[in-house]
Amino acid sequence: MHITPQYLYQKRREFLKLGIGALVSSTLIGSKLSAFNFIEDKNLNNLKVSDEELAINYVNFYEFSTDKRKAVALAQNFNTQNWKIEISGEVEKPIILSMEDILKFPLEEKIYRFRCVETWSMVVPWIGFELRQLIEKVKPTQKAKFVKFTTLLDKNQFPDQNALFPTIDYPYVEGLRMDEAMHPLTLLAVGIYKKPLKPQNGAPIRLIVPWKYGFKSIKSIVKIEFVEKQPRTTWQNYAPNEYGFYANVNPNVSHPRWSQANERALGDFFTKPTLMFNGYEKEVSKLYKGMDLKVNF
Ligand SMILES: Nc1nc2c(c(=O)[nH]1)N[C@H]1C(S)=C(S)[C@@H](COP(=O)(O)O)O[C@H]1N2
Ligand SMILES: [Mo]
Repeated sequence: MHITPQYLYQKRREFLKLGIGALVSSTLIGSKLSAFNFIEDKNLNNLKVSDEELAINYVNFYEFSTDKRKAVALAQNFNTQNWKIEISGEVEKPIILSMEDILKFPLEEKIYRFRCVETWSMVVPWIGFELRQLIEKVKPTQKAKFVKFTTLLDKNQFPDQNALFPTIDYPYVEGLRMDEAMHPLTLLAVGIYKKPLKPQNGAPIRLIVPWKYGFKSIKSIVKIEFVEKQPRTTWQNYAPNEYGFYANVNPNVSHPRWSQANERALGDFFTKPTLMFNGYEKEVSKLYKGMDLKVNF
């Protein structure tokens, strides 16, 4: 099985140039570099994991296309070599990380529910690490109240960024309040179904916030900034009456175009009721104590 993440190819070539390839087969070096060590999720809540082919191919990735199937096709040649993530803003220790640096964080598999505002849902085994581990490393200052995330801007790679009339404002921006970002459920994902992330799912690294609508889970991140003011997000810009900053899954608050009371799991025929905070109420409701979730949707 060939599972070397694309962003590691470069390193392998460097190894080969050093002549190590003469001693060990390139496949071996490849597999060593792609050694994706992670702690498996025992799935104690017995979530029904979605079919892999359904889950990885049913995507929203507007930079490629608003059409789900086209987005998958257009993403296949996405180049993630030499990927860098800048972590900056209100921090004592700003840093630029390569994906090799990123893979040094302790990786865990996390089986999470995932709910899109379009009312489809799935259960996905992600591989990643808690965002708070990265936050602790860069030491946010007192002024850091929010975290702002930005997707790659590259008109050569993303057809919709290059369009005469792009569908949304690019680069795609998302944000979390600091306590949301520090929550142990909040993940930076680098893998899916025990393999590196597919390009269409946000390779090489994306955010996963399982109690929020899918659009908060920003893909292909190049920048993480710590800021004082609540950042304005792409979807708020697009339609402020439809997409709030918080975007917590909430069956009682309808989107103007879609009731959020029910959802259809990928592969299912019947719908089922949507759970408050997507089933993570016990873990996260304390973050929103005293907040009006109809106003702060
Ligand atoms: N950069 C970027 N991130 C994004 C999107 C996007 O279009 N561009 N779509 C969002 C939406 S609406 C959803 S539902 C999820 C979909 O994740 P998936 O395609 O891996 O299922 O990604 C989110 N992250
Ligand atoms: Mo979505």
